[in-house]
Amino acid sequence: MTFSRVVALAGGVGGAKLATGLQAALPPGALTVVVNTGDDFEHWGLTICPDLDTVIYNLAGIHNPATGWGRAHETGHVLQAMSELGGEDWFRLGDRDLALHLRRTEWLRQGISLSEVTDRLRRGFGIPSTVLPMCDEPVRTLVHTDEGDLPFQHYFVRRRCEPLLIDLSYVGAEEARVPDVVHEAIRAAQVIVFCPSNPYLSLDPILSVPSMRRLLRDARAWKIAVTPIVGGEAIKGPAAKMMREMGQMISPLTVVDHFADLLDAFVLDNADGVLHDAVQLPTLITDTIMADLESKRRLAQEVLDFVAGLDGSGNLPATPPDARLPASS
Ligand code: FO1
Repeated sequence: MTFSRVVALAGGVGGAKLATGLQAALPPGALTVVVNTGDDFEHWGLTICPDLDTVIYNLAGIHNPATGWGRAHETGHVLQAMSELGGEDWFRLGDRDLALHLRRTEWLRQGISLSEVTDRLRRGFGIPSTVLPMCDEPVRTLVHTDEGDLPFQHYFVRRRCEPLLIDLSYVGAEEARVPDVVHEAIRAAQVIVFCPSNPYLSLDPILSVPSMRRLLRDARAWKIAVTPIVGGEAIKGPAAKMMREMGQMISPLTVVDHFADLLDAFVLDNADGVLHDAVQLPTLITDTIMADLESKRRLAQEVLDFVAGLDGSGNLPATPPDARLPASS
């Protein structure tokens, strides 16, 4: 069974890795990645969209493998010069990366939508998949902490997620709308993959766009999430710390609960295989650690094969998810 219309919901590095695997496993053009823009911010007078860029660089195979974000073979002359001039230097923008921010900001100032700008950029990098922001309007994740409210990058990069998390809000979400291209991709999707991204920082902002939840819930696609939590730890980033601070169990089950009404199936890591019965959804148990291109492609292929087996044929579900009986796995 080969799927021709797959949507991935992604944040930064974890999402970009699985999206890269999906792109490798699917026919060219079959994948649409809908990306979190809650991390976006203005810096040095430029609009920076870190998760969109991380997805683009990974899909183009030009990302920095050491960090997962930014470009490979990067230099930092501008950052150093900026620092010498007393400019802000806590957010490490590389020289090559800077060209993308200049280009995007130039286009945005001409009144071109973020969706169109992103499409131009991904075409410029020769990426066969579609990459779309969750919305064209600015939505900014605001982190409420014991030290006060912090804009996302100030919490994440500048303060290294050290302040105690109290809550999150997605400022501007009420005025945002799902872009038509995102709407069409989700409506037409055969499979929707919730990538192993941070549920609160990466996937919740996407779900905060009005009508996005309903759109996903009503989509006639198999919806499957890959756990970002393995063996009681986040694969990358602060998800586990955030769960602890919000009084949640650090467990894949917290992720299942979090997206409960949206999911038809789940992917657990081998390390958490004992949780299989507790998930209460058809569950694939496999190695979810994506260290190289082959392991990204292998996990993506396993996810697609698992979904294809759910109704025996890989056909679109004939009945809404609520009416579907869990298949045994
Ligand atoms: N993350 C860091 O931890 N430190 C940085 O200096 C940093 C710079 C940076 C520059 C461009 C870019 O696209 C991403 C960058 N990131 C950096 C990653 C990014 O801010 C976060 O990983 C995401 O926003 C979370 O998904």
